[in-house]
Amino acid sequence: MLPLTKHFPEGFLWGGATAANQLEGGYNEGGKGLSTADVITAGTHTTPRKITPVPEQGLNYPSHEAVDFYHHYKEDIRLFAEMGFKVFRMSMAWTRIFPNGDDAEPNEAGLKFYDDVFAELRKYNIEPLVTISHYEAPFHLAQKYNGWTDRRVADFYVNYCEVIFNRYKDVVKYWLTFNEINILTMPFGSFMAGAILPEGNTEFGHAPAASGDEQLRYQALHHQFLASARAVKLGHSINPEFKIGCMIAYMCSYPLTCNPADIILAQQKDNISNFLCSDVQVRGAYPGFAKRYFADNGIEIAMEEEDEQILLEGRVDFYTCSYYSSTCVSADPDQEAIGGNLSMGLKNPYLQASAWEWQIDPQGLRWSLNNIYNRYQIPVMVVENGLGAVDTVEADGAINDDYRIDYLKGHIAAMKEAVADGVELIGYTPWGCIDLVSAGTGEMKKRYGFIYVDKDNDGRGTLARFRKKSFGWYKQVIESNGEKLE
Ligand code: BGP
Repeated sequence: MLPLTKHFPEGFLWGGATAANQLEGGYNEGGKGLSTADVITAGTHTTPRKITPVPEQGLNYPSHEAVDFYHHYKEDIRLFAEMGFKVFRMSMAWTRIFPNGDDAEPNEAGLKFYDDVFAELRKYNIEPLVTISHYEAPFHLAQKYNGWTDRRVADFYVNYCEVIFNRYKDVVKYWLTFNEINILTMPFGSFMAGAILPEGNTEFGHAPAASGDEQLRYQALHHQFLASARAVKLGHSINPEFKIGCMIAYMCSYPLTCNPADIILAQQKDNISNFLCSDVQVRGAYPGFAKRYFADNGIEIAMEEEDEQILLEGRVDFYTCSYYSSTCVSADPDQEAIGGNLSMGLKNPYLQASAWEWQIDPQGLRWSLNNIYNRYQIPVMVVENGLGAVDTVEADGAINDDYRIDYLKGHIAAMKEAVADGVELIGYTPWGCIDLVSAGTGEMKKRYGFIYVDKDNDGRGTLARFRKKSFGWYKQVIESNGEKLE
């Protein structure tokens, strides 16, 4: 008889996820340089964030203080430990280590900060999962090289990797090379992920043609593929025990109808938005549909002779993704649009949406995990998932976030189904385990955490931390290895 696994495997990595620029603050402390994230203003659900290539007085840049993990990390890690975290996904700010990106020597104070953070995690047996670059790069690299459009930036990145791999080779085992690398397939990712400088102040997500240009973005993406592959090879040579993964913003897109034109469109979207990047990073080569897409859209990627070999030799050890919501696609241009994580899509009549219009779809996670695993058959981790919502602090101080518990419960149940379907799922780190700055809107009030941080959209608050109702609930989920969801 073939055995069937209906439970999360022993040693499953339960935890939470964050990113330096949305969490740490201390943007100019300890010798840190200015990053691309540090020049993006706060927005709201209806007012877009702005990129200001010249930082301006009087504007609110939420990464500057964020939730001040830089000074609160001991308290925060203690709370993660109380929930029973096995893993903590965090990113390192490149600018703490190389303030300008192309500096000859690393900044010791920055390295020391992460020594301290890793030591604190170790105290509680929490495994760090480190994203090497999460939506930020030294701003100097944007100004001097136009970011990742310049091949030399891959060298600076690999140099940064060499420094941190050597420094932390005995304390960090799990690494992710780039957060949501596939975001460079969209104009939205141009500055945030590609450090491609816009011309003048510009609305975030609406980069002007010059910087949003597909040709530039795909060239930048190619340089990130090379950087990632070189980092994987280098990492394995420094410590063969390292597990180095890719990270994809998985955009689950259903065909709106069974019209074959919708089916083809949904498949094309899945290919370009989701699988182009992971095919390169997991399989080590550009897939056929990418070559066709480039040809159809007049995109010509400048490559050196050795590039194919570099990509082949730098295949990742595991696959990770974010998953928040799903949308539909249709060949009919008159269908009603709705928001979603990073991409717009069409409304699904069977789903409810969050206050930020992200459609809630736990089954979509099961579908996506099957889709991913059937293709690659390597270990998979869901490293972001969650509900961005407004939380209310009651008169007695309680924060009853039952809506968040419901969301997470549904998604954990869906992951369990995926495990029973045969997906080799090794971990789950819901996004923003402690409230932090929203990447999309720059708001504080779009909260994801189990831990509430007293800070509002205008930057006011004591930064005090409080446990929400979901805190105790998640603790029990971890304790029972995902069995006790009620
Ligand atoms: C992902 C990013 C995160 C994060 C999350 C939630 O795309 O990797 O950095 O912020 O989305 O999005 P938002 O903050 O816009 O609600």
